[in-house]
Amino acid sequence: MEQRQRPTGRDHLTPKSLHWNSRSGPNPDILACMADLSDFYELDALLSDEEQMIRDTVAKFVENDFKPLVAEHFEAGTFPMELVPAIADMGLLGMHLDGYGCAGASAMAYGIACRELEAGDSGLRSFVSVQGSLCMFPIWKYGSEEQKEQWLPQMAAGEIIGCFGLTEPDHGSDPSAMATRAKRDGDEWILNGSKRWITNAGIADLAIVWANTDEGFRGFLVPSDSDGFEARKIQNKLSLRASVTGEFYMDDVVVAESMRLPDAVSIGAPLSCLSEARYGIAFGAVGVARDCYNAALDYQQGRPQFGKPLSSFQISQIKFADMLTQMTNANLQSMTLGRLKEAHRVRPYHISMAKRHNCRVAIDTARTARAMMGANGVSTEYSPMRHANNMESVMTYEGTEEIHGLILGQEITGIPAFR
Ligand code: TGC
Ligand code: FAD
Repeated sequence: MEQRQRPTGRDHLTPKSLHWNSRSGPNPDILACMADLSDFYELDALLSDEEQMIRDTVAKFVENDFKPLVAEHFEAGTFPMELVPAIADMGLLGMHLDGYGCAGASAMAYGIACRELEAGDSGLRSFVSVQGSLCMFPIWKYGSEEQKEQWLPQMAAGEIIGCFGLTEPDHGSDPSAMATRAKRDGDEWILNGSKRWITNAGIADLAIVWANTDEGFRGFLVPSDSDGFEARKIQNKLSLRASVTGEFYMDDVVVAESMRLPDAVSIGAPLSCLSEARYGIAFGAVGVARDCYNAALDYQQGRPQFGKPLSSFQISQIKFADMLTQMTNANLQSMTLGRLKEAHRVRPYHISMAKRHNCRVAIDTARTARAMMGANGVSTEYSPMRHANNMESVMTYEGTEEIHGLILGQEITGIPAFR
């Protein structure tokens, strides 16, 4: 059989090496010789040296420090807070922002970091997205100089954890209908309302609260120890379990005018934060697909049924071919999005296409991979079912699959079909 050399330097399997030895178990040559095809078009070769270094640093952290803990946290419904200092030390919190203790990395580097984090678990990427894109970004973009200096360095260091309150119990896909109100009272504002399905509510020190006012939509920095502010963890979640999700209530919470984001003056402000986070998800979903594909391939190469490895059956090989093709499509979309963002040409509908497409690829890959692992695939010992469960949330938050389809529909037809 002709052997094609891959950049990994690993050889392809020969037909002979594929034969399972029923006495000695899995042929070690099979596992050792598996070529890493998951970057099929070698797109990572287009990354700069610094971007590749960030990729390798994050991937190593995920492999060595996060993966050994994830099943336990997924089962317990907790996030490994003990890893926050290491996440901060890598410069991942607010990494694509400049100044104020932030790393100032490229948009592509941020995307690649999200990809590697989400290969570990969507909860890990969520933690970084919420802190950097949903909490630090609005301060960086819409905050006063004093607010930036006060909050951003501590948030980049992981000393202050944020949460982003847009969704309400009765208003999810349509945040413009929000019921939370802020009323001006001299130099202060009085906030009333509730936010639900909020990542990190319950562990956050600071909430970015979006509220309607007589002057339009506004954003406020609300410390979680403010009088009248109460946060609770949502306990019965079946998805994204290695991430804390909660709700908070505000009963006449008083905040100073100096805690309002001065440049956030319309619903476009919170929506622009969503664009930042959705961008990260478009990359993260590729990490999920890759992790599931690799898990299923490893498993099937090492498990015989009917006297030979599962991976040697034609049905399995077609599934791997489909998974690899879809994952490659998703990777192409995210990397193209990265270059558009770096050229300042990315538009919300570009991000919608990649978020929607790549989440669909990730969940489909996770479900296929799970099935290819049989009964073992339903345990937390392997990642695909955990990823598939997580993707239910990832497909819902930051705009559902349908909402992103409608954003694309509006761009295609010029007709908004949301209402
Ligand atoms: P619409 O009239 O379309 O727009 C109002 C203004 O906002 C501008 N805009 C955006 N700007 C930047 N980025 C975006 N993505 C933007 N989308 C809209 C728009 O140009 C307009 O500006 P202007 O100057 O003309 O006024 O607003 P609409 O009220 O009709 O809403 C449209 C719709 C449905 C697309 C929007 O509301 C939407 O995206 N809904 C989905 C809600 C959503 O995604 N929520 C996410 C909550 S946060 C979250 O889930 C965090 S998960 C965290 C984790 O753990 O990772
Ligand atoms: P709904 O808006 O009620 O939608 C229900 C269904 O109806 C969906 O299938 C939707 O696509 C469909 N639908 C809605 N409108 C239309 C329409 N016009 N046409 C066709 N179909 C439509 N929010 C935050 O603010 N901050 C957070 O940190 C945060 N973290 C989250 C973490 C998790 C784990 C989860 C699950 C959610 C989180 N969210 C957060 C909330 C999330 O953004 C919302 O759940 C999401 O925007 C959808 O809103 P909803 O759940 O109210 O669904």
